[in-house]
Amino acid sequence: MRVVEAFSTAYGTSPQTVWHAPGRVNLIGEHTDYNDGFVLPFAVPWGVTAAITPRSDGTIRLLSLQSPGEPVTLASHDASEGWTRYVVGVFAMLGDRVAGADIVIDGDIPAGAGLSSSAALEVSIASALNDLHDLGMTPMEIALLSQKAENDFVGMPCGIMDQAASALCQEGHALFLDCRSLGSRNIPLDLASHGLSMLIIDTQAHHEHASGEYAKRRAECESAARKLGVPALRDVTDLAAALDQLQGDERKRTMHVVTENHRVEALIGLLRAGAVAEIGAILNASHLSLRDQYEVSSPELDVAVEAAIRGGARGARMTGGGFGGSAIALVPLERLSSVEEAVSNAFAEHGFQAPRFLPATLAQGAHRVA
Ligand code: GAF
Repeated sequence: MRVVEAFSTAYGTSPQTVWHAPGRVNLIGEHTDYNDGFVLPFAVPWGVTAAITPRSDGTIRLLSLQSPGEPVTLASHDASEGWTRYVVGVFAMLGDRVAGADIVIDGDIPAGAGLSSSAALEVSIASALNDLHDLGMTPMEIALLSQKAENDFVGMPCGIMDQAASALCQEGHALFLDCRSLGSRNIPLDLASHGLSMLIIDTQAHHEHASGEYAKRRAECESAARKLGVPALRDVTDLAAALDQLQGDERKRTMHVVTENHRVEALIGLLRAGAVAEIGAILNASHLSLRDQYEVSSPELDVAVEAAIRGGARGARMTGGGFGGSAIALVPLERLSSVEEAVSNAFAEHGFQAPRFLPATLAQGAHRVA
């Protein structure tokens, strides 16, 4: 394994443990996690592999095969910059339970595709440290610690979905997660046996103000819940009455969150009934709601979704936080090339950078590889 070879070259010994944690695609349940709602992500076959040996002097030495050079040396609680923040953040959250480490990481999540490379990085490091120091954390505790690193150390007010998907997903399954109770269920999903595939369309476009807009949406939801006198938008039971009490953006955000939670449940109902191709209509409805009510789509995502449907997809939607990144399309196997062609042509007509197509399979969550 190249991460092990790189570790030996950098530090002169073999790593004591090697963990892999994947990125994710969210099938449905977008911007619901921080509203105490429901999500249904699955792990993708790309992620971060971390080779680690503990140290006892409070130092972290860190090398990424994606930024070759000498290892960077950091103190366990240093505020750092760029991608190293996600690693130091995990150490900071673990406090005196750990005292430094030598680390090499290798990642293969397409950069900027919105497939949660940061959650994969946090969860790979937290899982490896949990293993090395016998910390006894469950996968959900690892996810929560990783989320806290991102919230409190990196400063991104994300919900629990990405870290939970990376830590808990099972191969061949999507993960139904109730983000309030943190109860979860693995939902089997064998697309190929229904003649279908899930195509990831990476728009290769990213909005530079995405994290500011994300924080704004979250604040709008919290403000709407306060006005409605409920702990979170998940608790809205009478949507019409709630909408009567709200105005402007808060009204639109509430409309999205409440209907999106219902879409998650409806989609799971269809999967349970074996009506897999029929989930396409729910994916389409989710996209329209994210575009028009939540206002987190982008021109590239809209063109990707529209062209995929025109090319023969059963349904499509943006996935993840939005403002760029990736869309997913549920495509009959025999229509894969016509969908790719339709999307590529539409991107060329709009003068967008060419999209990338990645066939998604439902991969295994965090696991030890050596
Ligand atoms: C990002 C966040 F990190 C998640 O917590 C979630 O809110 C998602 O956007 C939107 O569903 O990926």
